[in-house]
Amino acid sequence: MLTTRTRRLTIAVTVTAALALGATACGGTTKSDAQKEGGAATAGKADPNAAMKRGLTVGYLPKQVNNPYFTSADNGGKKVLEELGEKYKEVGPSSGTDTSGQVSYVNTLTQQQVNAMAVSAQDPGALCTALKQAMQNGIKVVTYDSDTKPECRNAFVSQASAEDLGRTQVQLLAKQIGYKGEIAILSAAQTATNQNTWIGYMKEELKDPKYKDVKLVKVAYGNDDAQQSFQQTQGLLQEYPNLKGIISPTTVGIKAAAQYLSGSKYKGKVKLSGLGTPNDMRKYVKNGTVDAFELWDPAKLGELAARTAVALSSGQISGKEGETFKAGAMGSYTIGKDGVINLGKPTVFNARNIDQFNF
Ligand code: RAM
Repeated sequence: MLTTRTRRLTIAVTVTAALALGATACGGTTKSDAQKEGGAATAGKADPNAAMKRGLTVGYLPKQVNNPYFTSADNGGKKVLEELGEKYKEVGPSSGTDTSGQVSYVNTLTQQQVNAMAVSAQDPGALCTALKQAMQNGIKVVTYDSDTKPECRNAFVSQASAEDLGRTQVQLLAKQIGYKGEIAILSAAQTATNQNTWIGYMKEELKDPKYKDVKLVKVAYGNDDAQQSFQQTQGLLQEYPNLKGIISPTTVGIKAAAQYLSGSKYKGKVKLSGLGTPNDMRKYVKNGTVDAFELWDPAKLGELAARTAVALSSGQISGKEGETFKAGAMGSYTIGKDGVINLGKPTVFNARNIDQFNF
């Protein structure tokens, strides 16, 4: 049964939707930028010298609120927003496969009339109608970590070049298995834009003749759930007894796989690499389960998403390729093709350097 509060919210969202649709209809032939297919939705004309607005509210909607990676990322956003005199809020589902939950949270943020939202999408298309509606209501939309289709947001703050991330994960693992043997991928959700993009580049990398003796036998999905990822790892080893290595491009997956391997006869024999946080992975590097893996600083990713949201809301950028903006202490960033902004290069962690990192 709907509570009065939920009902009121539902009505408010419906009204917002009707208003947005009305605005579109009245717009006649001038289709809003947010609706055009193809590149990023650009928001008006940018003035790089426009003053930074204060008192803006930026809502964060991560893939999953109870994932430590997103706690670090979103706290990075919170910290800088508070320093800049803006307001921060966070909403989001606790499951990494709850796309309808994410849609409801977009609608909630729209109804609350935030100035901007930073979204890590569980699916490239599922949130689009809701996000376009938010943009039609004047809300700036930044995706971070995991993108939507470009026309459903103003800009995407990417953790690093997706191609580099895909290729380097294969390079790291292939070296560890001596460029020979069966490998598998343990991913997050089957629909996750970021993991699927990286996996595409992993497959490209594997076409290089130097990997002629490396065979990708399966892509499994642990849905960014610790227990499912643990079970999927166990399943992979049962199904492929000759497996030599696993790439897990998710902090939840790699941690669960390391936990499984470290308590099994495969410890140190079946290699594991991918994307993990140093704090999660330290003990598995020290006990010989894992040699090397990589990641960017999630707090910096959250900070750059905040700075991008503020620059968009202040009219300093519109999301067009070639626009440059100052991201405070982080330096200057230029918007690339399709409204993508790259944070930088990831760091490779191993026994030699892992103790220098605390996230
Ligand atoms: C998980 C999430 C996130 C991804 C990291 C590496 O926490 O799937 O989207 O970027 O791993």
